[in-house]
Amino acid sequence: MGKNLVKKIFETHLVSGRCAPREDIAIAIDQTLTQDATGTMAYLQFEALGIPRVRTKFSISYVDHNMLQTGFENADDHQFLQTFAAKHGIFFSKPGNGICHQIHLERFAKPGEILLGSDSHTPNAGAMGMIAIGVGGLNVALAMAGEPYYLKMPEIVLVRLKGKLPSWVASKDIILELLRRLTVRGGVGKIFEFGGLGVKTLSIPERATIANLGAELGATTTVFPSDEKSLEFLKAQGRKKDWIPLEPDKDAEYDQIIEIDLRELEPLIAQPSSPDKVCPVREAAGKAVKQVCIGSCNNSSYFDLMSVAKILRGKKIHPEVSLTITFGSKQVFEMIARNGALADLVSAGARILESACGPCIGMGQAPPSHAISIRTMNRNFLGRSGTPEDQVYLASPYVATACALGGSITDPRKLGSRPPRIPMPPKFLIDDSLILPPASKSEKVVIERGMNIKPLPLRGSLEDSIEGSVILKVGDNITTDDILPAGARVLPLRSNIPAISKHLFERLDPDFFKKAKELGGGFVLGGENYGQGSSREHAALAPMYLGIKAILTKSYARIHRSNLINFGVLPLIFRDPDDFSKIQLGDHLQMTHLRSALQEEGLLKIENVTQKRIFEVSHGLNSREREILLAGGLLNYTRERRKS
Ligand code: MIC
Ligand code: SF4
Repeated sequence: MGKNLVKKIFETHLVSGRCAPREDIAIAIDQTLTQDATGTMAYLQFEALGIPRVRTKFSISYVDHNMLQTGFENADDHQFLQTFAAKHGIFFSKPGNGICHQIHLERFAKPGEILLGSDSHTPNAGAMGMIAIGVGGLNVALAMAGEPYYLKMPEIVLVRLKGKLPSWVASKDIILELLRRLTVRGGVGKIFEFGGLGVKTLSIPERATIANLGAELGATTTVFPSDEKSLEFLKAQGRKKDWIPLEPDKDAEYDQIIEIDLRELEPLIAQPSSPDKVCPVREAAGKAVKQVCIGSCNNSSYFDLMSVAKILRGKKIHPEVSLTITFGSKQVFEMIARNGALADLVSAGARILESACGPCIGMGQAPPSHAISIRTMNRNFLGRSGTPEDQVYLASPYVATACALGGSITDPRKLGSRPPRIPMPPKFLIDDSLILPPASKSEKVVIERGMNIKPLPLRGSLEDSIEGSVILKVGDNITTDDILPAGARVLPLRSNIPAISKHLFERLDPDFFKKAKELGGGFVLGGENYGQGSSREHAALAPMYLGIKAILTKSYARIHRSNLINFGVLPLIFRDPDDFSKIQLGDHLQMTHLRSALQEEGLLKIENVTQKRIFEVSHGLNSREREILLAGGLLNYTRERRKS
């Protein structure tokens, strides 16, 4: 049997293991990316490893999340990141250059290579035929130090696309359809490889929208073949030399096959407050809309925004709607400014924001309470927009523009027989002047550490017995935005764990911090898919800092589970899911002989001292993960290994 695309790339990067489903493997990493909100911690961790220059082929530090600069914190972090990058062999993309994933696709994504990024939407680069995986900052730090990345070989799912999208149906609708079918848990432990003749009809930015939103399925990543569309895009980016053809073998094997007939799709929309609550736009049509935000790493390409500008040309947005536009990169912004389409957007009444994450992560543009906000973004978790009682819907730029004009949820097919055609420019506007290469004489660079950069907290090795109260009990699909929110108030504290810890779980229990401090930590109970969403390791670091020793759930999202292990917090799973309902908030739990129990394969026992009963949990850890936890986290583990 032939090889699929994923296997082809993995096999050329394999450091240990066998590329068979659920086998533990290690792969070599070619490229890394960080963004500012996860980057400061990642670089402090890299520094703790004591390696002078990165050992990857290419590493880059983007600044796109923390851009409001309402106080000194963001600006201080930017200075730290810039000087750190210069000293350690890392490229630095200055604020104003745009959103990490959009820029990476334009300028650096390479077919056949492997990218690790400290942001969950790193798979965006999978549109270019590369394996791009979102991980915690510490994993990126280790990759920069030349270490391989360890993972359980995911199952490979072929998504076979047939036919061509109908008018006004966008590539966003393909991935929304997949979310509708599979839900936000449907991709855990899987890589989605797109194939079939339908793929050939999709441009690179259209593929990127799909690969990006694949993160919302919980997937490890999403990948597309490298074909004539990739060549065309790379040529227009002046990067023809980066192209290689990459296709699966004709008789390639897959663990699962899903078919989507593009001709059968219609405009879709994800309703509040989960990306998988998908329905046809026509079913939600008519509801009044107060805000429309177009942008984010999901839909802010030249093609997306030119489509919006062409639809809006000569028209005015509805008087009740506030429309914001965010360009994904300086390249997109400048091209649209120079070709005059910016004037069409401004004239239609759009509010133009700088090229950054912005509204997507609640950095400004919080919508009115209970009012509907239509966004072309990838997450609509409750409160993420900055408004606790928000009503955020996710849809394509076509749908968003139709809503901005109509003032209510509107099917874009009402706008005419076909959407504007946006041809691929033979050459994009290439100006990398906001990407600073590292210094050639690193000894001369002094790293600037502002007051917001606090040392990285670490814990000692794992205790042999742990006990404490259950201080929080939550349900299914808890997101990292629930665990540790982002937004204008909290995001600037990402380099300061003592300060950010005060916000841990605040949306779910405003007294959580006080309780954790008084009790010196304890246990947290969760349901299925605990920790879905972002890669922010702060959602594991802050619990560790407050003395949370273990989380007990029914299942975990991939990146968060790995972050918990990285920082020495036990990610345990109920053997019997019914135990979840039996345990009460405030119950005192105790685990003894933990170190020896963890070294063995089987189940762990926990005593519920309050209820005088014992229940079992599994740890599902492989031997390396067990060693990491025993050492008190990945940094301790790596340092010990490097010493010996
Ligand atoms: C997000 O979209 O939630 C973020 C903000 O980009 C995060 C990273 C972070 O929390 O810094 C992500 O997706 O990983
Ligand atoms: Fe930024 Fe939003 Fe993309 Fe996250 S999902 S990287 S916050 S634009």
